[in-house]
Amino acid sequence: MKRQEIIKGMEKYLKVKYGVKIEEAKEYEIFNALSLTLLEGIVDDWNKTTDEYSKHKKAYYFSAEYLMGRALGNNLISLGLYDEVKDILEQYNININKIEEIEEDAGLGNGGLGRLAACFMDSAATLDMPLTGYGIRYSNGLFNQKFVDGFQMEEADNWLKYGDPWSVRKDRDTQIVEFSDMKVKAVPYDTPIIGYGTKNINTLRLWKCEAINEFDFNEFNDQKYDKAVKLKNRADDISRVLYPNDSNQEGKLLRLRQQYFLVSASLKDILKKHKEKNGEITKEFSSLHAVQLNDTHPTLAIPEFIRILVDEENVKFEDALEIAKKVFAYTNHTILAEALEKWDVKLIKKLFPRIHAIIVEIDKSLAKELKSKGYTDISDFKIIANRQVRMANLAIYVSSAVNGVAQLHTDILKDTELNNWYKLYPTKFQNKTNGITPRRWLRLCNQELSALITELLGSEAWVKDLSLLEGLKKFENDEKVLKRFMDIKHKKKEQLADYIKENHGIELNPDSLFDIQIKRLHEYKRQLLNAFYILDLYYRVKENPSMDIPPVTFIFGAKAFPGYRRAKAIVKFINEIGRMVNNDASINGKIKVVFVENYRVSYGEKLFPAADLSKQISTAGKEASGTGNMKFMLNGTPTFGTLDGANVEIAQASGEDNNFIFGLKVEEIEALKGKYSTEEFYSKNKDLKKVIDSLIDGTFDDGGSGDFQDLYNSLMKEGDQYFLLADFESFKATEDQVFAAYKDEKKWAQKCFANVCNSGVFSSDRTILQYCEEIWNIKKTPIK
Ligand code: 26V
Repeated sequence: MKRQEIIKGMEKYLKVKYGVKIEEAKEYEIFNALSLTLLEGIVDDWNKTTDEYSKHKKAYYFSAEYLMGRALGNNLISLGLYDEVKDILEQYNININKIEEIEEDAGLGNGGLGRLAACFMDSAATLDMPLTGYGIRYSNGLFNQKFVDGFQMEEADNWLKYGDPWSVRKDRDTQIVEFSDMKVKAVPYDTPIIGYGTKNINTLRLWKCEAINEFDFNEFNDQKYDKAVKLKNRADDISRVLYPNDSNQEGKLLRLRQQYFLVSASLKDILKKHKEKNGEITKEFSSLHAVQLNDTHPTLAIPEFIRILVDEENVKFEDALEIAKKVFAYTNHTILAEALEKWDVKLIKKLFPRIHAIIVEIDKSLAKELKSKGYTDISDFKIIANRQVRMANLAIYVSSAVNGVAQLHTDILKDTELNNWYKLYPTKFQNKTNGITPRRWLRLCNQELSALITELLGSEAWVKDLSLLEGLKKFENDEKVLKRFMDIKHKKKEQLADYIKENHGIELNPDSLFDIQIKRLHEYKRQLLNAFYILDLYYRVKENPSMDIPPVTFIFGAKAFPGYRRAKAIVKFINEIGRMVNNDASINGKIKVVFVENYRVSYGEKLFPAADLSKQISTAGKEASGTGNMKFMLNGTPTFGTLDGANVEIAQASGEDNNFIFGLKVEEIEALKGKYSTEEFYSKNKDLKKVIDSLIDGTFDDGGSGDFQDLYNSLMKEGDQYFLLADFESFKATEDQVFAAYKDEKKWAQKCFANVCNSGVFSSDRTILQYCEEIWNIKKTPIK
């Protein structure tokens, strides 16, 4: 798009939508008008891409979550228009950052799983790969977090209140979804996924649930107004809110409805288009379509697909199952037992009896196969057992490929968690180490570092081929380059400090070491271990004010699931530590502790570039991969972490010397199980005892909730499932190494720089290419 076209477009949309001129427009009006202008500019290429893809094999990403964040800045970068638009806005005295900040995050996900889906969308589009995302257009994304007196409070995330200029409603593609007790409309909203530096525009299609009839006129005429809109409300409920992963019974029923709603609408959409082009459904179907199941959430797609083929397309059950076995593939994102989905048979039977009958048939076919292979005890494999449907077993049995998301995670699946399945189907199992998109996580969020890299490498090609970052290695001893590199880090720290000052009123020292842990709050991620460490450090500094450490700022960001008491208790505990430490003048500002409110994608974009240390401290074996760890690395931040998930590969890629690895390894944790005595660690280590006791000895106030006592119990009475006590000393010793290393400015800069140079392999472009080549069998399809 040319400068004049952009200005004309903005003038036009401001006039028709708001009746104002650019000079008079409010920030959100500029945001909307600019977004619509850009959308108009790409719509022809978008249609062309859709057309072209329909002639080839396509893949579909089925995901209950997409954590997209903001669109405007990212799209401007992808279109190569960021600087041009910045300049145009400046001409009208408008700061582009202000316009970017006005956009609400599309926060339609809980954490890593949803953000991975978003990165994959970006990578597939950039690589011209025919991948379409299917999901749900929740009216409310993940809750907004507020702190009141240090406690987390949740507020509804009404992200659509000012509309969403980046989605287009496609009524013509509406589908009907049937439950036993209701029929609803699934209306698609398409969002363009603009590839970086390519003409291809891919599609993310999110379904909104609506009633088939807005309201019942008979009831309305009888003046029973509430009843008249009841059906509408029941339908709206289905896509009303993204459920946090810990929902209660009522939440669960709706979640199951959501899952079926998503897969039924998506499959009907795919099958309809297929039939329009190819006629009836035959075994050739799988040569044109591949469906990836993002965790087990969309697994009902398997029986729904078979149901449609058998009941509506006259395909025999056995043939339908055979086709399904070639179409679907499944990604596992966690080994935590409590996160593995199981649904009560009763619930499934009640909502969709025919789906239940089909699952029974699939289970029989599995049993037959196992028996024919000589298995006698098939209880672990069964899809239906103890009156529950085990979604993972259903997904694994029918999928052509099952993958983990980091090498260690895949190994654990193969060797332990899914070892029975691995022995049955060794060739199904694959590894696909996660990745992150370099567009959002470097090019957009760290434009200063991006400019330096482009200058040093002589081109912007690295944005599309991140392995080129290796070319920076020749500057690893170049003091001038290292200085500029670290000056940028300092600038990003200043920007973050300004933002935190403005938003939370807390003053940070950008000359201090920014030690950051940002991720969902969960016991296995061990934010509590970090908190204990900080408290211990504070006590040590208080006792010895001349202790030789650099000033350090500990930053946390995390949402705790609303029903997860212990996670919320940890939030409160950290906020209490912050209150104590930040208000103690006697430590001379050496330590600060900040828990930023409402951590989300757009906040991450400010935090990752500003970090000196990336905290990745999960109990070994528990974090499937992690992707935040990669975002830090790409922005030149050493990892302080356990050998867990992708940390293992990060340390391999950038060298153990350039990171800080501590704690028990997976095998050591396994060996400790059954023999672990928290009492021993506690009684032998008075510093550790002191920080643990602070939970119950009146040092901190939990507002009478008993939450801190409960945390204490989790460690001292319930066996410390996540081995915090066992890793405490190693943590401490390793953080001391960090402080020592940080003092040597040049060496520190080299560590940071080495992380950038070696981060290429963690591009989601690499990951998505592996899915394309090794699972989906789809090819680059660029439009002209
Ligand atoms: C769900 C639940 C639900 C019940 C309470 C405990 C619990 C714990 C975790 C989860 C999340 C399951 C799926 C998930 O988000 N996995 C994340 O996927 C990322 C992308 O592959 C990966 O990087 C993270 O390591 C993994 O936790």
